[in-house]
Amino acid sequence: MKTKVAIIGGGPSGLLLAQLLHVRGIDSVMLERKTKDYVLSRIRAGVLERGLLALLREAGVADRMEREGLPHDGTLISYGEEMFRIDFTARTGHAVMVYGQTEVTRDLYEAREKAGAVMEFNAEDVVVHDATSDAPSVTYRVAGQDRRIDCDFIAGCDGFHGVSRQTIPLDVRREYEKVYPFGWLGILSETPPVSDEIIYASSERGFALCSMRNKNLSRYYIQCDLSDKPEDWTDAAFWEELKRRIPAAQAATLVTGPSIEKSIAPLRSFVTEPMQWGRLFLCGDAAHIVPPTGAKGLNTAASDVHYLYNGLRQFYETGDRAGLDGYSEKALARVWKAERFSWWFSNLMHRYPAQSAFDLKIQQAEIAFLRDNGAAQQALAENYVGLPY
Ligand code: RFL
Ligand code: PHB
Repeated sequence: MKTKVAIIGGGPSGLLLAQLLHVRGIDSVMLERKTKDYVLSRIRAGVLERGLLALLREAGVADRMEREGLPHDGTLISYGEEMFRIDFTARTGHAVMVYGQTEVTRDLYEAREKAGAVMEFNAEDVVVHDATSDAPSVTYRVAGQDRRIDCDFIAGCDGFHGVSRQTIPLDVRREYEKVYPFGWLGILSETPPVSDEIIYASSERGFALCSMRNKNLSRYYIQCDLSDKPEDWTDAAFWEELKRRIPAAQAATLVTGPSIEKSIAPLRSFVTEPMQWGRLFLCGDAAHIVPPTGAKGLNTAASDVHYLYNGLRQFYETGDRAGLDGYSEKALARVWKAERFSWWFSNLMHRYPAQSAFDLKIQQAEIAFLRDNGAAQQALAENYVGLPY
């Protein structure tokens, strides 16, 4: 098979890139290790920045999001019994949209299918060849058959456990990592959200997050031990623990119900540099991971897609390689700012196993400073709604 861009990975990064390229008449082939249903069964991000909204509009896949998404122009931060609000719109002039990653992915798959896209599922043993030559290719196997794609460029959109990043030789690649000593236990339940706005809760018992997908679908998380397993937590134990971590007034109105999904995610900060090697470009979780506290994972993947898409478009429309050559530098400049924000917000809100009494006092002082200081609220709001591309 021959195509302009071979895209490894059928998550949100790969799909969005493929659809944007399609709108500009640039063909691609997408390879996904799992099935479409498997990809759509993963419950992940819920908050979309304006930059991602603009890309979804440009890709022609924003209709359902505009109809069903919930615009949020602020968020709530609680610590113990106290709670305050950060007004995004007043501080930055922008809001965010609550609309699940699952729905974004579903809309993208629908558009790709309508466009007659070439997508290969259950693709095994994907290997990148000759990335530093002018004739790169990708080989893989589907249903026991060996296949090959010859292409101009390869987009590595295959997530943290993918093969693309590993293709870059160790003497070229540098990795930066921080692993946090806790995880997030998340549940999805068909209950009305406890609040119209997302609550980030810091408590003596650890962090909790009250989020949502729609008016009758709630997403809640609690900080848990890394050794915990989802099956260790009954629904009743989860709700009990959540209630103890949010203010009593919210706990009293929390509607509980059976969980329809329950999973644990470890928290990690990770960046690989550079994000390109020859004609191979890394996008999204293939190149970087953030702890979910600032809702930056999917949004940072989207900003990578923006830079790569524009670089490819410039190349195919004018022959100019400047956008492609500058991809890694541009993408990483924004990635590191999202990394810093996610790290800062995680540190601010979680309990650490080895936290001293002094550390705790500093954390409390910083939350009080955020509550009382307009400039601090503005800094949080600017990062949360998304730094400009
Ligand atoms: P994805 O979504 O991981 O998609 C990569 C795709 O590549 C496929 N793949 C391969 N395909 C072919 N060949 C191979 N060798 C392959 N290896 C892998 C995989 O099957 C997969 O379909 O990466 P992408 O597209 O870059 O999208 C990034 C986002 O998914 C991610 O940043 C966020 O979901 C992160 N994240 C969250 N972000 C938020 O902003 N808020 C959240 O609440 C939030 N929760 C989460 C998350 C990530 C999680 N992970 C990764 C475990 C919760 C979890 C559990
Ligand atoms: C979610 O709704 O899943 C969500 C919201 C905000 C975050 C992380 C996850 O910071």
